[in-house]
Order: sequence, then structure tokens, then C-alpha cells
Amino acid sequence: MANEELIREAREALLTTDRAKAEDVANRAIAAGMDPADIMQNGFVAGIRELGEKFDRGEVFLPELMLAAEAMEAAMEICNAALPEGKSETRGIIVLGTVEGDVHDIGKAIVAAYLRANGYEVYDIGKDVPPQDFIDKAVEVNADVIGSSALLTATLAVQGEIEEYLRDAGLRDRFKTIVGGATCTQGWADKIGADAYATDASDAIVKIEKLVGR
Ligand code: B1M
Repeated sequence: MANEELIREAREALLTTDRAKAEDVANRAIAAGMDPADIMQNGFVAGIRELGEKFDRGEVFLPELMLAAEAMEAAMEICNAALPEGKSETRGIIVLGTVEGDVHDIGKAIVAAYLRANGYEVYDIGKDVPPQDFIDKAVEVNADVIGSSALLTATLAVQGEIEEYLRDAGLRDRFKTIVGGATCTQGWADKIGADAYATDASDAIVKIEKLVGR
């Protein structure tokens, strides 16, 4: 079956919040030798974003969003497991989390999987994480980079708080920072003084590679 057809089915599975179909399409795409990043980004991510736009317009409601998130997580698990193994020597240590007040963790999980597949040691500290916890973990594991994800306009400010907490603790030069998430922009990253902003998981790899300089 052509990749375009599988991509269409993946998008459709998310739009119809059909978890079984999402799993089935993900399995068939991987079995057909499709790049897991391709089916993920162009199929499932495109589908859930389209559903988000429908939610914004009042055409679907929270229960549909929750069901779509479940379907997305199931598909993501299959696609992430098919990503290539990371290299044995670590390219850098990354602490990654979704900021306090925000439970959107699908994008963050994709970024974590891509980083691992590209040879980074990732400490995924979860969702709804207070700013101080990012810093405590980074100190504990001697991280190179602190990465935060924020999807709500209301929670973007927490990414700025991470910068403030780092400055107040005299640790700003010890760690590089990267921010991302649907409502985050390069302008926002510049405003709060983050070292980098990434639009998606592939971009995160490129930006983090520059940050760690390895
Ligand atoms: Co919510 N939600 N949601 N939601 N949700 C959005 C974000 C929204 C844009 C939908 C909309 O209205 N169009 C909107 C936010 C509006 C705003 O603030 N501007 C919204 C809202 C309003 C809400 C609630 C307030 C709804 C309510 O309760 N009335 C509520 C808030 C809960 C909370 O967090 N406190 C809520 C709840 C939920 C669910 C729980 C139902 C579910 C999340 C489940 C989960 O994550 N486990 C959910 C979902 C699924 C969405 C949408 C539809 C999809 C999010 C997603 O998974 N996208 C979303 C619409 C949208 O994003 N357009 C929406 C796919 C994912 C792969 O993309 O996360 O952007 P994304 O990650 C990308 C890049 O952004 C980037 O790489 C990733 C991979 O390519 N990236 C990084 C992300 N983090 C990065 C970090 C990096 C680098 C790159 O470096 C560290």
C-alpha cells in the first residue's frame, strides 16, 4: 500500500478518535518499512492538530480530544519503538518536561524518543512540572540541556520562570535551555532568554546538536 494511503488512514484514525484503527495503521506502516517519523508527523500529528482546530471552532469537545490523545499515545508507542537504537556513547544529557499547569505530553514524548534515537541520554521528568524541579534534576544528573514544553498560552510563562530561577541560582551559564510546544515561538524564546526554540522533534535534534556542540 502506498505511503500516502497509510498517511491518510493515520490522519483519519485520529480525526475519528479510533484507537484500534490508529494502532492498526501504525503497525501496518512499520511492517511496510515506512519511516516511523513520516507516518507520525504527516499522519498522526497532522490528524490530532486538525482535531485541535475543530475543538477551537467548537465542532468537537473535550471527550473527543481525550479519546484522540489515547489513540495518539497508542500509535506513538508503536512508532517510537520502531525508531533506530541510539548510539552507545552519549551525545549529551537532556532534562525534558512539560511545564507546571500543563498536561499536554504527547509532543514532549516524541521529542524524548527522537533524542534517545539520536544518542542522547534523556531524563523525562513528566508533565505539570514546577520550574524548580527542572533545575534540581539538571543539577542531579549534570545535564547539558534543560528542555521545556508548553502548549497553553497560560503556561508559557513557566518557561520564563525556569530562566529566572536559573539566573537567581547563579546557574544560567551552567545549562543550555530549549523551549517548544504548539503555542511557543522563536519570539517567545528570545523574549525570555532561552538558548533555543524548536518547531518539532527533528528541529529539536538540530538545535540541541548546536547547543551541545558535539
Ligand atoms: Co488541549 N489544548 N487542552 N488537550 N490540546 C491545545 C493545546 C489547544 C491549542 C487546542 C485548541 O484550542 N485549538 C488549546 C490551547 C489554546 C491555547 O492556550 N492557546 C488546548 C486547550 C484549551 C486545552 C484545555 C484547556 C481544554 C479544556 O479543558 N477546556 C485542557 C488543558 C489541560 C491542561 O494542560 N491543564 C486541554 C486538555 C487536553 C487533553 C488532555 C484532552 C489532550 C492532551 C493529552 C496529552 O497530551 N496526553 C489535549 C490535546 C490532545 C490537544 C491538541 C488537540 C493536540 C496536542 C498534541 O498532542 N499535538 C492541541 C491542539 C494543537 O496542539 N494544535 C490542544 C501533537 C503533538 C505531537 O504536537 O505537542 O505541538 P505538539 O509537539 C510538537 C511540537 O510542538 C514540538 O515537537 C513536537 C513533536 O513534533 N515540541 C517541542 C513540543 N514540545 C517541545 C519541546 C522542545 C522542542 C520541541 O524542546 C524542549
